[in-house]
Amino acid sequence: MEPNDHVASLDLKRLLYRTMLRIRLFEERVGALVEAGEARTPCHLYIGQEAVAAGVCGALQRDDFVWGGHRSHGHYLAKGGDLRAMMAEILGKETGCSRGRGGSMHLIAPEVGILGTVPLVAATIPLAVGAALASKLSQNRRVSVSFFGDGATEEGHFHESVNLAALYQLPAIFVCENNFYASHMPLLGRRRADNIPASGLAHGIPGVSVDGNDVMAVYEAGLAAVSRARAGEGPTLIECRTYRWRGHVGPSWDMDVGVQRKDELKDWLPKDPIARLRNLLLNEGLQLHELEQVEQAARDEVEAAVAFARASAYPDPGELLKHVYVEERKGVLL
Ligand SMILES: Cc1ncc(C[n+]2csc(CCOP(=O)(O)OP(=O)(O)O)c2C)c(N)n1
Ligand SMILES: [Mg+2]
Repeated sequence: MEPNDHVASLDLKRLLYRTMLRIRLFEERVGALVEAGEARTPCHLYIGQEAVAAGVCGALQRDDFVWGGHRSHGHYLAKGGDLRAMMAEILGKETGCSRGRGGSMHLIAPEVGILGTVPLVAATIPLAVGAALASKLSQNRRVSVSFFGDGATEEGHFHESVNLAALYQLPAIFVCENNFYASHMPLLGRRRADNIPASGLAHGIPGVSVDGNDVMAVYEAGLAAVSRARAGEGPTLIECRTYRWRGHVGPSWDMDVGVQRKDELKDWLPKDPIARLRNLLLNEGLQLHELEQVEQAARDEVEAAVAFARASAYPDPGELLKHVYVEERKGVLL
């Protein structure tokens, strides 16, 4: 590696570290707000899975599309969504990214290509394919990424979408975050085999599996899929194997839903994607104080967002029916 490559690679890793850390600190703060009863929207925390959002979005450009579901705080931040606006959304304020009407599970940031997260399992997979079809028709080379859980691969939507994207060679990337559970139901209680990538192969597209707690492995897989998509070579299915630390919804550690999870969690905690990258950065020559600066800045940003959200007004009840139908398209990247 040339010295310049080393600097570039260190810069990239530092960027991915910052992205993951902002997600982790944001989520921990939101968990505390839920526990305190200040945040009332159901929050599905992403803690433990940060490398997936950071790695894939790190390989995208600002105007590429990202679609998510009920557990999408990480996708929103990694793609460049405004952190303050998401905090305000979670507290139900007018300054929120969905003007306080959507809550944690309905995030939107069209200015950075996030056209919506929807909590119906698998619901945004076909929307991602639609956006990819639009990209192909207008030849704008914009890639459309759908993030979804392992549970979503059991929905018909998923298979129909992959088939259509494969048939038309669309610039779509299907990112399955396999955290081995759908609510409290383990993967092998729902399907015969632990073989999600095979669904890609069955539809005639690459189906790859990566360690979803290794942000560089996720980034590399994302980059390969993005180059395929931009070159007109069609979609890729990427399975990222990871684990959510907290319960299905809310901040609890969910130890009461079976001993199996307790034993598994003990094995997954040392695979913390953030600690792993931090060690790598230090081994590769980044100074401790540089990392501490990144950490302090993220902490300050999250606290400033809480203050901003608290100081913001609730939506006017008289405007309940406003924004139900499309009234303006300003800022939408279509
Ligand atoms: C169509 C549909 N069925 C059921 C639900 C209820 N539900 C919400 S999240 C969830 C589990 C999803 O599991 P997975 O896709 O693996 O995502 P994870 O929660 O693990 O991130 C279910 C069943 C739903 N929201 N939508
Ligand atoms: Mg899951």
